[in-house]
Amino acid sequence: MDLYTTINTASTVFANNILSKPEFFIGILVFIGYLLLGKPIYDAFGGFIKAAVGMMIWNVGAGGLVSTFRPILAGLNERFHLNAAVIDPYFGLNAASEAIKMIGMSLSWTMISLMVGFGWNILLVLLRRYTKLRTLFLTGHIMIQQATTCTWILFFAIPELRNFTGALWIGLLVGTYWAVFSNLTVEATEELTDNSGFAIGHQQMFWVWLTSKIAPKLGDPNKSVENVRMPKWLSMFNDNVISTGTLMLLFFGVIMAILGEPYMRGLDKVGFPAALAFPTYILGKSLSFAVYLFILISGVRMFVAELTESFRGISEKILPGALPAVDCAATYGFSSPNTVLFGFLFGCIGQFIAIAGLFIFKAPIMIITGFVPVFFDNATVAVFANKFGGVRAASILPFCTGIVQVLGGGFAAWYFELYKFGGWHGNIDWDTLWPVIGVIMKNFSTPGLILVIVLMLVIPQLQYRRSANKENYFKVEGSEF
Ligand code: ASC
Repeated sequence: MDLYTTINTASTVFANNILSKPEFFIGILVFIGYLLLGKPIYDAFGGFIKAAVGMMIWNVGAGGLVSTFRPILAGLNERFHLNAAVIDPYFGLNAASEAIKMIGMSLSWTMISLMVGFGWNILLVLLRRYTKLRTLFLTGHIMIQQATTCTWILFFAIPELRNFTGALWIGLLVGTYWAVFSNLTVEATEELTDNSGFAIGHQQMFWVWLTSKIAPKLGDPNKSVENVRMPKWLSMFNDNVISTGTLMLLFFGVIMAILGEPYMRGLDKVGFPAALAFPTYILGKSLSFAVYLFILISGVRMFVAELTESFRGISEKILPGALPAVDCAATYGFSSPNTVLFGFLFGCIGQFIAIAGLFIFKAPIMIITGFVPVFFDNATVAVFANKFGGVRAASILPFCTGIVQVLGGGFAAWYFELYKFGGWHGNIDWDTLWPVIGVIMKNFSTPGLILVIVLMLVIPQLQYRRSANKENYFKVEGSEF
């Protein structure tokens, strides 16, 4: 065998056994990461197993969601010519993964993009003198979701880039978003948390910045949500399973009731045996969404824990003292629990009104409220709105956010064709900023992609120029620049 054939065979074996099996690909990445960090081989092996098993658990949850979903989506389409999508990052993750597989690509490409994006974020901060970027995005499960959605957006918008070069571009694109938009949250987060030394690395970074600018115009920060009495029962929605179960029962219960018993019996012969009553069937089916979502989230969390550990170790070696950009929930401790529920409540009202609007105006797409955006985005918006504009801002802004989540999410699910798989990422940056990025890339192809990256990189330059205290721009508490 000559060298060429050997390389060719080796790359085919790699493609068929590793690249097309993301669970092993990610396991190997973790394994190598641990070894690079100087951990013993048994730790590296343990990391491989947990990352691979975590991803396999994720697949079990994803498979369950898809099979529960499919008949209902098909029914809606057949009877009412309606396309429905749940706006939630986990449903979006599912939809984007399915779409990527459908065009014959493997999810390992997503993992490559993820690594490139992370490396690019590190590089941008290393070059902070020029880039004016200070933050490293560290929220692993969010990085997986965003890299996956971004992969689909780019593969969808620019089909010529459905290859290795494309994966590199996706990394640059999503990595720029991580670095630039987490950096944009620094000032507001420092003010909210009394200089606690972290920024937001999540799904509503653009919106947090916008909130901090609009809220002061809407109300008085001294009139805080803390003084509002909230009904006690609302706090039960703090629990993911209760919220998801309730929302799914509400939405899918109504959908299945409208589709009707005879229709559902015809559609789901195996899952709906003759002896089972319709209400019991509806209850079981609706709650099984919460079950599969729970499985999926546990799997994602398991392998992300491993990935984050090896990522964090590596980044600390290369870039000690970078300002960490973390989960939005880290800000909740800096406001009263009231604020979080307040955001959720007003966000729900906004979303429900917008969904009713979609119905009334006969939109081609129907949106189903997902728990994560309606809860976490709106809670975060409320926390910042309350800080900068008190109770008035904390009601108006989550309400508006809820409306935009549905309208922007509906547009995105339709435009990027992920309604075919029943979900869209649904967090507010992905209902506003990202659809715009996607439209630009679809219309202007690779030049559009480059333009988007360049425009994003201009933002920190403006931010630096406008900062009142340039000497302290890099001296944020918690960073050691
Ligand atoms: C998300 C997401 C979660 C939650 C969590 C909030 O966007 O995917 O699991 O928010 O990060 O703490």
